[in-house]
Amino acid sequence: MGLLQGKLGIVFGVANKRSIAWAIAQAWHREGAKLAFTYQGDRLKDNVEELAGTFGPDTLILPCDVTSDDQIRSVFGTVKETFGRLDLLLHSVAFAPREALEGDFINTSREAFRISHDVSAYSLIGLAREAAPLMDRGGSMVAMSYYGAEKVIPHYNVMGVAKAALEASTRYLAHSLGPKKIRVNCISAGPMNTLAARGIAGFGDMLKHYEAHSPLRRNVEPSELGHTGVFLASDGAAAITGQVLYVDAGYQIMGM
Ligand code: 0WE
Repeated sequence: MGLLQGKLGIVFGVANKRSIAWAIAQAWHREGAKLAFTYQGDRLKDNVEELAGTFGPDTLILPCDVTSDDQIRSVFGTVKETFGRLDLLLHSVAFAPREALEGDFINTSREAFRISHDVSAYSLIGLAREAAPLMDRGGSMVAMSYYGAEKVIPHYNVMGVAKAALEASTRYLAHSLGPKKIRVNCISAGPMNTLAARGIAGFGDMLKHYEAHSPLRRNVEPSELGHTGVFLASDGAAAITGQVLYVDAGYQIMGM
């Protein structure tokens, strides 16, 4: 019997087979959850349909630009019609304009700040507000974060500030939704070789740095994020909310 047998979930942020969202979705599915997926833009539609389609031809797959209140409302309207209710939500969505991740932080534009915070942090609040009424037996929401939220990672820049807002939002949402038995947590993952990391200067060196300096002397496998995602979604984490769990081979404890 799977740890998530009979649970109903929705996954935001699958772009391709390397996506963290896909790793966690596969793990949730393996443990018996039934999942709906959203994709951002026509660009990613075929990818998500091909991946999510492997869970069955009737898998619910919907477009959702998380900066649109209308689209968020429409997604959860369809989820309500199709599933009736909801137990799990995965937020694995982030964006900052490329130039904001390349230059000096001091040159962060008002527009790059606004976009990065809207897509990467506010979206969790928007999704949580629509998801919560469907989580009538309690639930678990999981969002992806990164160490750049708390320490300076060169070039992560405004994304670090947005992830700090995401982590703080997780705590305030945990307090807001706790009385409904809905838990909200973040997984702070070590650097992963995903589409979001592609083309980031020095990313290969960053993987090498984790290999050399993390306590476990290695990088993190997507399947390991899947296992942690299952844990946070399961009753094993029934008393855990508002937390950031580091799935980073121990890197976060190091001072040098
Ligand atoms: O959160 C992230 C990256 C998210 C991301 C990636 C992109 C690339 C393409 C957000 N917006 C964009 N915008 C684009 O135009 N990570 C944790 C991965 C990441 O990104 C970095 C990192 C790491 C690690 C950027 C600079 C330094 C380190």
